[in-house]
Amino acid sequence: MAVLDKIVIANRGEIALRILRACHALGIKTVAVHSTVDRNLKHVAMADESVCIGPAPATDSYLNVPAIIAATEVTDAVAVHPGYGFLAENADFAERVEQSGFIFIGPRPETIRLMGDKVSAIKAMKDAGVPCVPGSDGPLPEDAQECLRIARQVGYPIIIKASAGGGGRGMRVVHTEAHLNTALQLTRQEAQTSFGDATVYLEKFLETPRHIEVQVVADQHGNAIHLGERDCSTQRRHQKVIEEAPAPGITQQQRDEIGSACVEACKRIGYRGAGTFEFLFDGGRFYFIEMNTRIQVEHPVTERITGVDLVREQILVAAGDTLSHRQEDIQIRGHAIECRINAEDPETFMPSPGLIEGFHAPGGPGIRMESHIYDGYRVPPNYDSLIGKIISHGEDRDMAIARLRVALDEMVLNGIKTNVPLHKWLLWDRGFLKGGFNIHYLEKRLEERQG
Ligand code: MV4
Repeated sequence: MAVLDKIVIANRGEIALRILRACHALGIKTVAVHSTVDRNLKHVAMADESVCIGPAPATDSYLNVPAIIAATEVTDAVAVHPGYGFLAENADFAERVEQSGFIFIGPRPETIRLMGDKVSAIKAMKDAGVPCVPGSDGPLPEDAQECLRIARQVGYPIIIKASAGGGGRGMRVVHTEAHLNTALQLTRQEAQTSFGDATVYLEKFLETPRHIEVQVVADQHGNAIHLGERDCSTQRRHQKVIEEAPAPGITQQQRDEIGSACVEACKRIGYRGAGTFEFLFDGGRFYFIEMNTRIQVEHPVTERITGVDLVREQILVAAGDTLSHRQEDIQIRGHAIECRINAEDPETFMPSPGLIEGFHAPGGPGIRMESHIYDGYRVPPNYDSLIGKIISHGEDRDMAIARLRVALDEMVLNGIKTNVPLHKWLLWDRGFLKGGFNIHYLEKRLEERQG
């Protein structure tokens, strides 16, 4: 069992609270590091110790590496959990944590670096037998003629992506040969400006895929398991809105096949901790696009259908334990759906920070709410607008949806605007109710609703 004595939670909001709960359940002490505007966060009150690491802007606090390392030193903590966002996928940060003599709760810095560079990530996955999108198989060369030849071979439409991008940043779709050259130049320039790396690659552009991702967890002794997939196709501008597991229409055989490929890849690269393989799913096939080397916002839907506590596993494997579960013991039970609750205008999607005046969390069978908010809490304007998540579970998808509708109706959350009305609308939408729609579905329905 865990030998970790005290962990620094290098994050804020709902995930900081989630990590704190996992630590305390393991008998591990916690240090909350927070910005000046975050003194009143729930997990700061619950932590054994807290350290203010800087002013409100994230660059001065949650991204302030020396301040976080110093807080770890002065509190005699032994490990750092980065959560998601902020420094979670920053290989240099992971390296600094380890060089300072602490445990980074996540993959090895080299692994984070490998996956942060999309060209090297795709190469590693292809070599490991994970199916990838047909494409340039490496960085595009300088020579324009050579690029034309590669694009022609792949076939239009194609998509140019920045190797240092990801999550929807630094991409450009090209429909015909006539537009390839300018698109290449523009994407390279943007990549250089945004990421300091002009390396680009190209892939066949899949027009109407679903976004399906596979959850894995690996220990430091060569063991790795997968926990099935999540369907994250309900998104707007690369922001996920609803996630569910299992993905509608995916058979146990498909799950075993793609899951095994991910597990093999983990073993091959010596992966450590929790991770997510992102796929586009089109025409019954999976195509790897990126790997996330962090715990994700939507991890609870997987926890709900498998019974595995992912944050607990992250901590245990970082401490050197072996995985608590074997692949044979992992079973998918029922269906889980998560609504992300954002402090935003449900029509314009503009952030809507402010004072929460009246909050009652929903409950009952199959309902879990993850949130740091409370009556009288002020949502600051400085960070992401995610203020909580409602996760419902049922024997089947219909039951999970029915329970989620009741939960949304039951919840009281006043004082600020939220996207709850959007969720209530979506959960009665015919296309959503069918399931298995593609990544453009929500944006298309929102356009139809407008005009
Ligand atoms: C693609 C694609 C179609 N074809 N790659 C966007 C985010 C980044 N992770 C990869 N993305 C895409 N890559 C090929 N070859 C379409 C998208 C995409 C997308 C992917 C997942 C979820 C939402 C999306 C929204 C628009 C485009």
